[in-house]
Amino acid sequence: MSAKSFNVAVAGATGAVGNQMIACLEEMQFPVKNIRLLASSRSAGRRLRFRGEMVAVEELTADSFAGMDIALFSAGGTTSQTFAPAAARAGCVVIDNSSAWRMDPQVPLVVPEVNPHAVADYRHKGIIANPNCSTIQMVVALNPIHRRFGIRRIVVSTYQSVSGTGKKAIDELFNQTRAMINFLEAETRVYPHRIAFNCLPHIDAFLANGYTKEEMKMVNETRKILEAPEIGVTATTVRVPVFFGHSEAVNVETIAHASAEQVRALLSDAPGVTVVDDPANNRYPLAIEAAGRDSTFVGRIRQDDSIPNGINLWIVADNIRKGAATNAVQIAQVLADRHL
Ligand code: NAP
Ligand code: 3JN
Repeated sequence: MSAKSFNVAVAGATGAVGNQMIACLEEMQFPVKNIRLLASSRSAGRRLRFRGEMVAVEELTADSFAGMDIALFSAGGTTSQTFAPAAARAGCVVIDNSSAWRMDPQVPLVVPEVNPHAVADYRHKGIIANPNCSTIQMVVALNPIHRRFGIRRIVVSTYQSVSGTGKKAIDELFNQTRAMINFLEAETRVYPHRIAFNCLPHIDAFLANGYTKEEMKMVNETRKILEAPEIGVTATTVRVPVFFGHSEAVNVETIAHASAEQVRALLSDAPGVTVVDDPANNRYPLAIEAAGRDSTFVGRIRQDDSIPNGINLWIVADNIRKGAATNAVQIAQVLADRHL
């Protein structure tokens, strides 16, 4: 860790991800000199705790970044589109959690266990993009397999928790569940259908090709991070009535043959991965066990006997931590240690 300390701004500090970013900066002992907490005018004056002190939230404006070294953004794509360039012009490196900059060829898209070297490209625009949560946990688990055996094709289905949609969706699942178990009408505001006791094969907007934006984020971001545009990727993303933790059923076709035992051994030593794979004792990754932790959990590792080189895996991580806030602070650590 760098001996220097940094002025850090958190844009979207009052949100589900922003709140976790503040906690991660503290827990991961990122060397913060001063912190500035930013949100919309609605939250100006609210106070949030950082290292035992109450810090007032300020309205995010183009002038918010003077004197700041690093800004962690999680205030939505439009806000990032508008304010990240202003922050970069002020000399502050932006680590952005939205999809606004992810596919810009001049903006690195980084998962520190996979492509920390890409952080150096922050110099083009002063912006580093944090990938989508579903992509992050998948590439943490698949990168070691790709490096050893080569991946030809990935087929993934996700089971994504409501916290991925933010605070209002966490409240919606809670309120609908409480209403249903009391035989009351469940109000539907956030999603197009009831989420309590249901699964929605619909995350983000539908595109002309029949896929959702979330599905195409997984396709495009995976190829960019693995620096492998030739890998075939197809995704079905599903919202499930879980509060925290995204789960993924992943089928991988490798180029060289990989046995389940080889993959288990490889992932047991992989950075950021915890293998939980003991079906005889009912041990496999669970969202309720991944929640609140920073590892990516992998289990149900087994051969896909329907093709010569197929492997199936079940991958679970806390979408707000490794899927967003932890990954962003890990990027900040690489930036601080190697580049600032
Ligand atoms: P959330 O709980 O709804 O929080 C939204 C935050 O953005 C709040 O702090 C809000 O401030 C702030 N905000 C909204 N509009 C703003 C504006 N015009 N100016 C300044 N601040 C504004 O949402 P969330 O779940 O934390 O997600 C926030 C964003 O993070 C998402 O839109 C997405 O881009 C990104 N995200 C990324 C991932 C990932 O996969 N890496 C996962 C989830 C979210 P107020 O409280 O004042 O309204
Ligand atoms: O739905 C999820 O589980 C993850 C959601 C991510 C998200 C939510 C709103 C806007 C994103 C994202 O990170 O891709 C965005 C965005 O497009 O910025």
